Amino acid sequence: MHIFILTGAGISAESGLDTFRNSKSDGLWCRYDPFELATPEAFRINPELVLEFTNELRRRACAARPNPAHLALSDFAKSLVEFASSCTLVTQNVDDLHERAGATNVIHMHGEISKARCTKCEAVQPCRSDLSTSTRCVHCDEVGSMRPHLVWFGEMPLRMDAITKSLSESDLLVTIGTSGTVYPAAGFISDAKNRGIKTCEINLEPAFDKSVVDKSYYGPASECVPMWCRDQLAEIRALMS
Ligand code: BV8
Repeated sequence: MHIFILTGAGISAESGLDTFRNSKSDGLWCRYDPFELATPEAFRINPELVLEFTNELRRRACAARPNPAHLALSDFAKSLVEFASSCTLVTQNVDDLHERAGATNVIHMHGEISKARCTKCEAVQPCRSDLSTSTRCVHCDEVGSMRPHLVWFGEMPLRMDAITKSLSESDLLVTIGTSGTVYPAAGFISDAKNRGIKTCEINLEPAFDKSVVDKSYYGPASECVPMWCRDQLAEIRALMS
């Protein structure tokens, strides 16, 4: 059995990281205009503003700790091996909490806040401190060419070929902590449904139309994800016996 798991900002909410949108309207994009902070145009017009915004995101992500949802997913992936099963973990999140919980081969389709990219030579390098317009590229020595290795609105998400291939080979798609607002990620669940792939939504509240959701767990990720992992392993174990 192959399981495609898509996570969003909601899985990191209980680690203290802001979500972008939620019913309480206190997410990041309710306080800031994403088109002033998360587009190539915004970076071209006002790099200092964008760099300061992403520097704050980086500081918070570095200070956060994985929560029980991240840890449960990491253990779940390791447990699948004994049942000749596997999973692909795709995240829209730019933090590294999945990795710090022990997950491997995580696909960050919207980039990673712990990396920076040179707009001159395109080299990607680790980045754990603030970027500024006077940061020098360690590869080509250019000054002022460094940007966060994030996918902004209007930019192509990363590793779409690998994502599409994995989704097409999956028996189950699970979304965790995503509002289903940002495409192409938001379209994965309906793609799966159209392919006859089973779907499960784990979120604080329903984000997708119930016509595309076969099973759901609504509540905090730190409670619902461990519960789903236990239920899913029990289901696989029963299928194998
Ligand atoms: C692109 C930057 C071309 C990094 C972000 C149709 C097809 C293709 C594109 C489009 C389309 N329609 C519109 C578009 C354009 C656009 C788009 O989708 N716009 C939206 C606003 C309509 N998409 C793009 O520009 C993308 N690029 O399309 O390229 C292309 C075309 C075809 C095919 C391929 C490519 C680029 C999108 C990436 C933009 N970058 N961020 C950063 O700063 O992080 S987007 C931003 O939103 C974040 O990355 C975030 O991850 C992402 C999605 O948000 P969620 O993760 O879902 O987070 P959100 O806050 O919204 O929801 C959290 C949920 O958790 C809520 O439901 C909440 O209830 C729940 N929750 C809260 N607490 C908890 C919880 N759940 C459980 N437990 C809790 N405790």
